[in-house]
Amino acid sequence: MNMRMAAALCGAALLFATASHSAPKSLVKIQKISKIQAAKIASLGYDVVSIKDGYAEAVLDKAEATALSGKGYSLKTLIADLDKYVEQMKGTQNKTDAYYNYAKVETVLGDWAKKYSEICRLESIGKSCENKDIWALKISDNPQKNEQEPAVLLMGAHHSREWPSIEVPMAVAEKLLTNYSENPEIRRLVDTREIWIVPVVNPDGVIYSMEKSKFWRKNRRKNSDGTFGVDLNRNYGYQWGDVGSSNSGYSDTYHGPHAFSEPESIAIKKLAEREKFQASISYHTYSELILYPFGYAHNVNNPDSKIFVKLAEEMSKMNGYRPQNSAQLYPAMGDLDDYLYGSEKVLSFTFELCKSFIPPANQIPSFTAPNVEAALHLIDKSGTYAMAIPGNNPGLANNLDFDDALTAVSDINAIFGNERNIVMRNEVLKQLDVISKRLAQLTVEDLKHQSTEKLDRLRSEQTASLALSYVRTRLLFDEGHNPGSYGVELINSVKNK
Ligand code: 0X9
Ligand code: CA
Ligand code: ZN
Repeated sequence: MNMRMAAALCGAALLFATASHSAPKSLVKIQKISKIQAAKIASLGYDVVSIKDGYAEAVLDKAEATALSGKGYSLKTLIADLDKYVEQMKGTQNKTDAYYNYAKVETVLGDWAKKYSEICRLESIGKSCENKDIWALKISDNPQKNEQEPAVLLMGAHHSREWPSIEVPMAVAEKLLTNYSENPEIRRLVDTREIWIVPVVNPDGVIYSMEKSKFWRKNRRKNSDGTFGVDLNRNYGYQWGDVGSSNSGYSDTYHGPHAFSEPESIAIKKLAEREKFQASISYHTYSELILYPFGYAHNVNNPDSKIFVKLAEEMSKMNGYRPQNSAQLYPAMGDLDDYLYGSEKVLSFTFELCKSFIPPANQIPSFTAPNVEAALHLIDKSGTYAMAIPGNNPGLANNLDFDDALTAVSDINAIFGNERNIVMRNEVLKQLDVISKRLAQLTVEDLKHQSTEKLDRLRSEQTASLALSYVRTRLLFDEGHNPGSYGVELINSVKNK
């Protein structure tokens, strides 16, 4: 530990010793500061929730606010008592407009699992600190089988007070299930993908926030120092540490005693290790951002950043949110996305939904609809862009259907066609080679069944030339060993091309 960290910890310890545990927190505007200053405040472990041009917003208790004003920052209170704010937002609900709570999520998921049993199944992937099930709904054709299809994970409520984060994954599930029979595009996604929805990663925190009207972020772990809660989005085990993350159980960004100390983060880890996802979104509020890794420090090389940026830009067209690297918002160690990408090579995104933590309930449809579109886009592209990542799931490219494989070569070419970095280019070429062989294999099978449909499609897709050359080699080889197996016309047409 260096001197600066020691000094900061010392200051923090003093600060926490003076603060009362039940003191209400406020939403405070830190005025006239640069983005860099704001990120620095966040990296000290203060709960900075939004960074804008020239100012930031943070959740602070009295002691924290006093400490910041003492350092010369100009503060303005936006919401004095955030517990009361939660109470107020709770009051915006009625029969038609209401947020999901944990019990409702549990019932609705159970109902869906029965009603749509052909295309989904419900699984408890673990128990929370207070022994509540962490539910995961898998949506796919043949949901009982692991079919080696591109897989996507959507999660809500790592942070309990961010209620809209439950709405979006539930809305995506509902859209997929209820549109399957009449919408061919939805049917294609469900049939060719495995979509996992974990709407409430942190059941105890959500129940506490909603039932007690508490502005509560963490889980409900009883810490050894008598405080409550670990910040689940600081507890993951890739670059777990102290930046943007606190050692103190009192803090809202407490990272826990060690990485993966919490049953909730362990449940996600186990699911990720088992299912080998290609892409993910973790929903939070607020700021209308699309964040991508790495987030633990500034300027960490992300070899797949071109794919992240392209996908983020495409999703941004659907929901109007701003794409940004996580660390550029503020560096924070131990978050979910760094783990999913760093350890499991998942195209992991965090969406900061909405313009406030909990918008009035009548706004729910207006933020779910565009975000369902963005999620569907990610689900689609998980089968193409993710195939460019070496080591994500090597077996998967061999198992793509023809449509995905054909789109994958053209999508990957669109991103990496001009790649100058030789190492990168070689890696991408290796992946393209695997996919092209897959395309050739499916095309030859098609030809054996006297159909030239796939061959015609390869011929009309520029980026499929490698696949086409594999088809040609194979046909000429077969013809040499077994003359007449494909017909003179076809053989002549591939000879001449
Ligand atoms: O700080 C968080 O955990 C997320 N924001 S929130 O206001 N919902 O708490 C953002 C995490 C983004 N990741 C990094 N900056 N590393
Ligand atoms: Ca399936
Ligand atoms: Zn959050």
